[in-house]
Amino acid sequence: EHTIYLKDYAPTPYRIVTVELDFKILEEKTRVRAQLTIEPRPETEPGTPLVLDGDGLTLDSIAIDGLPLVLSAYLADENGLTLVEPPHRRFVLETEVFLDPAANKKLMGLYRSGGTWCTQCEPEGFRRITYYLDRPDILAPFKVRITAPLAVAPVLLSNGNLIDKGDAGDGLHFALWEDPFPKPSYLFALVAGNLGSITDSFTTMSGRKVDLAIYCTHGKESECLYAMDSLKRSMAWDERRFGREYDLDVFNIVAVSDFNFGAMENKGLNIFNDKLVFASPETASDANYGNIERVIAHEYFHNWTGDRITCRDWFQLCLKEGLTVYRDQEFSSDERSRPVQRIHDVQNLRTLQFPEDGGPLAHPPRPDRYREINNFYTTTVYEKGSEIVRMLSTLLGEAGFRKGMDLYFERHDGDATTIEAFIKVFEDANGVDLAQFAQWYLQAGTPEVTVSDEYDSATQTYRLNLSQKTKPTPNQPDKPPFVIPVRFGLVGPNGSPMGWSGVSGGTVQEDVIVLDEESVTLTFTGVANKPVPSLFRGFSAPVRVVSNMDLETLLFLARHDSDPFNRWDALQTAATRLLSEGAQGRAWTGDAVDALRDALVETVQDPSLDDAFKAQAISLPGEGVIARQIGENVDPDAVARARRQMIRELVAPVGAALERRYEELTISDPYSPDAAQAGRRSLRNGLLSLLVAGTETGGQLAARQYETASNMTDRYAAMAISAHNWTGEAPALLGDFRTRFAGDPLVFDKWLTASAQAPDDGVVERIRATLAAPDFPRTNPNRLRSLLASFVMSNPVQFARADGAGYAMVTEAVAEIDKVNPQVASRILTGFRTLPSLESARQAAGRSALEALRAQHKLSRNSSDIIDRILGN
Ligand code: B3K
Ligand code: ZN
Repeated sequence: EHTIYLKDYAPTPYRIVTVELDFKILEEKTRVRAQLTIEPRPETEPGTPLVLDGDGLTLDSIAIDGLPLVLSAYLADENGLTLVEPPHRRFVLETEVFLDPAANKKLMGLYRSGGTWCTQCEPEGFRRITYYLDRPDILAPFKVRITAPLAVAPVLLSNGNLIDKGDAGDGLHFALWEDPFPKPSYLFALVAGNLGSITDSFTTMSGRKVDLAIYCTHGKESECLYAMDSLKRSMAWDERRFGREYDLDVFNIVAVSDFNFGAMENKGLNIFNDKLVFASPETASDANYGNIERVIAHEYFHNWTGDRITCRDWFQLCLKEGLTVYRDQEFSSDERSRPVQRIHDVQNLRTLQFPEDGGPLAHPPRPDRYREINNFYTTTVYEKGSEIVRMLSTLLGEAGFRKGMDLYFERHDGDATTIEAFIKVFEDANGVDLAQFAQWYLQAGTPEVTVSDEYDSATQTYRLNLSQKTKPTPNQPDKPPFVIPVRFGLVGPNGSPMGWSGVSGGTVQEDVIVLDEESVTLTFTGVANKPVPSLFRGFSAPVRVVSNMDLETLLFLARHDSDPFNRWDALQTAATRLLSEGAQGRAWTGDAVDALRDALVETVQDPSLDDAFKAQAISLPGEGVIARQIGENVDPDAVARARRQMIRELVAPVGAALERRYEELTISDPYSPDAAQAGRRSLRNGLLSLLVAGTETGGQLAARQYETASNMTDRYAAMAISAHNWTGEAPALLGDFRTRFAGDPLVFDKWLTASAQAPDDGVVERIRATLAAPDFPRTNPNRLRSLLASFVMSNPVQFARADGAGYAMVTEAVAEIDKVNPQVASRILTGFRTLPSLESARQAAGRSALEALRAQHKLSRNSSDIIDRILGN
């Protein structure tokens, strides 16, 4: 099938100068009239055809400069519209099409969610609305007129500022929106519906007042307040931290229930999956609140990194996404606790991105080819993309990084640009050469850094060797060395930082070693005692570290490192090592467990650490992280068994003390989503999780918490922990939760998730039954993902069952989903990416399930691309 290559990029022969759209929205159908002012580029030969994209459109009428076209002048088919010989001057192309938004279940283009008409255009949805040069390097100002029945759609929104509105007769009304900022079509948006709203305003740093509004289903207004608060804080933060001011008179957000992903940064009119807007203490968890804050910020930050400066082509996706994730992570760090946020982000990277980068779906953050661009909105483009930006900031220092960003905004405002241009601003602003650094964007794979060291007390010399190696990834057999910033410190025998008088053998900039060759050996002189190296502080590079540091030394760092991230990481490394050995039949010693327990207990008792950090410290590495450490021939049952066993042994002698601590952490104040309260709840629920997995009575403790909970965080945690450990109480709690919140779809998602992640042998049948229920909303992405993506991503024991029943259930479901919504289907299929790391029987069962799916169904390009890559062809 057709592959698109970056090397084939070429500008279009024609450009679009202005866009006027006229939507007439009626219950049965929607008419779209487009007036595009188009001109050939100076270098374009007369007679060059103009090829406009179109997807599933039927042309109703066509004219140039007001004159209808004869049939021989154009060609319209399912892939677009070609003008055979357009005028060799500026002209106005007018087309008219009719759409059926209610029938659009792919949720790309104009569709209906509930009663609301809404759009999703990124990356290639605009071509499902009108014929266009639907690519991000075509920028134009838009004027949009919407006419619709007043009774069903009193709210009419599009990008930019509202310039007119009024009555249109026959029960219709209209609104006219103008977006003065030239934008690519993927940022177009329209909403028409009967919606409630909350409003507020923000005064920018230059004193302009911006009207803010969040639109939602009637009755949900009060659940939008936290999102509004997050928006205002985001606007203020972007001014403070990056000097970025908002540019239009209005900023609107609309929450819809049917949405393919989280949210969309359309200029001045963000459209959100409602799960990332609605929050109340009874129905949303602390984690939901945190996500709302993060995604509201992310989409707002896109206004500068994405909208004002966009991508030249979709290969450059990481230009806007990696950078904007970096910005939202920084925002969350500044608003909450920086170390806690960092640990959270790294956990996420290790759980999701590392498996992608180490498996058949690995691709560079800036890919050089794709068959289906929708399959490249990945954790590599987003989260590894953010890590690359973070490394730039580490290497250049905060001031140097800011200079580069300032130059980026100054030089590229209004551009559709590239990763190369992004790198260049940092080079120019700082007078450095980043050519080798840029490999991070071009090469896939997680580098492995091997550490060894030796100390010579006679000469007080310490040698530290670091070497890097990156395994081959699809289409990239050999990897040049990366530029790896290693933020570090030396820790002395009493736990305090140690200095040195000189260092040679490599590049060291303050507390950062720059590892840019395959191997470097640094020699530190004037080192009074044998130090313990604390490397990759703050997770300064997205690498895997291989070291033979013994357990005792790791736990020493866990107690003494001045870097909180590395304290956490030392505990994780110690636990991961024991667990992966245990899962491979090499039992750990009682001494090892005792030592790990002591370190954990000490962490929980340390008055200098905050609760959220402690919660992260006591949460043992997940099954996926352990599997990754094992690497190949993984038996998920053995991994789960080892993890359960470890928790039992850790908890046994301290169960009573942990339970006391759990009780002490009870909160009597009214619920607040703030970091302090949320941190306390997460520590308490972390302890509950240990008690449920590790003691006989934990199940009852969880059941009691479930019954008495006064907020969703505690109630959901109690249910999910019970389900995950499949306690005697779990079925009853799941049953109660389902009926208690019947009628709230977002809470139903929580039930679907907890139920799908439970490792009991009944789960496959339970999912089948849920899917088969006549009232299951099988076209809604949130429901489908909560049920199936949760299962494939977080239930390794049952998904990878040796009898193949887990795989079969998923592929059968995907065959149906793919016919309706290919994006949701292919996202679920990515769960098969861990196949190559499994033991052979499970691997074979998984492969044959995918082969059968491919052979028996005519799949979408989205799904076949994923299957082909996982199967290696
Ligand atoms: N830019 C959108 C994602 C679009 C996904 C298209 N498959 C949201 C975001 O990253 O902010
Ligand atoms: Zn984004």
